[in-house]
Amino acid sequence: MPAILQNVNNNQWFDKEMQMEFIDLRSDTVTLPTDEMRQAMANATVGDDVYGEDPTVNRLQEMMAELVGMEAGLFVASGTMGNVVAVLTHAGRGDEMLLGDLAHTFLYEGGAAAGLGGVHPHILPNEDDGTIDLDGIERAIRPENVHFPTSRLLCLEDTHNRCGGAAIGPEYLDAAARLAHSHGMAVHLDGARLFNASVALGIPAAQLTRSMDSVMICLSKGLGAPVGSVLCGTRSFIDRALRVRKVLGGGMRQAGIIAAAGVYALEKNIDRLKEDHANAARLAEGIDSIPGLRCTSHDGSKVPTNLVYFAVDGATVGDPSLNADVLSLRLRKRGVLANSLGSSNQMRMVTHIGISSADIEQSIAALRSAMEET
Ligand code: TLP
Repeated sequence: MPAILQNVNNNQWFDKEMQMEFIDLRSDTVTLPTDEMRQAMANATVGDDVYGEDPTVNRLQEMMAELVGMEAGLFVASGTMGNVVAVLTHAGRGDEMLLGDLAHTFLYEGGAAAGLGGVHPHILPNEDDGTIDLDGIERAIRPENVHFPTSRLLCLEDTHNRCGGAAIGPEYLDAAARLAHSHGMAVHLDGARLFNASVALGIPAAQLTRSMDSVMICLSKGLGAPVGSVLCGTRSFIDRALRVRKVLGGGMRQAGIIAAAGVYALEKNIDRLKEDHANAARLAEGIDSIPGLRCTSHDGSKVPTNLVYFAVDGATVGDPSLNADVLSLRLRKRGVLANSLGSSNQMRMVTHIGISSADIEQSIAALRSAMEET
């Protein structure tokens, strides 16, 4: 796909073979910096961040720490790096981390926690709303015994990507943290889309993180910055995380150039996430009106955000061979990019700053026509 997609006009994807512009709903990671954001980057004051001397990086770290009510922040290259640095700072070789079987850290981070840090993942079933049953967590925590790994860390995710982008509220997060803390464990929150949760629930981000020991927030998803995430925690946690980041090769130098986009995003792009949620809700409604499609992220069972997941059932429209992979290709021919989750016969569409309400109507029309293709 990258071979035939090229970026033109700064904000449109263009397929050279098909001479077509695309509505890109594959992820909110595909967003491109606006002219104003690029201007902020060009004007950034920079210094050597490994010496701690980049004022823009320092500002970004302080802003994020304040937003999540924590003492300090650390700018990292990606969400994956932020989660890995967090796990390796909290836990050592042979220690165990408890996490959901649908957690991004478990599914999509190349096994980094085990591969790089020797941290043993112990997975528990995620509920449909992204939580993990508290009794299940309690049963999974190991007693002190020479045979067992030490249960050191609980990892949670909010919003929960594979659970339909569900926003998890503070009551659950507080209760899970209380349980983990009572057993001497730390809690890390993968808050790649934390501000989507905060906006959807109508509460400050700090209310979601008040019981957490660390949180990672992505700048390069709904917030629209091109690169980076921030890991936050106590001052002493971040001091230790700084060393882990350096060991992983993540000590960047004049990183203020990219941190400036993050500062801009925190100032301008949080409130507008509600537009993405409204677009997602309209998309979900449209999907549910199409025979053979059933939206699972907006089914009333959880708090939805900007991720729209839906099941494809070709058999109900008389075409058993019509699955998520086939639908994805048919959509592409119609100028809409969306990811198939393959064998589970689910698809995901993600709304973001590059998607307008007109794009949503066009995508619904494309879905309808793709489902009716014979
Ligand atoms: N998620 C990506 C893919 O990796 C699946 C996406 O398109 O949604 N935590 C969560 C909850 C995420 O969804 C992601 C990215 C990450 C961490 C990792 O962030 P990056 O891509 O910056 O390493």
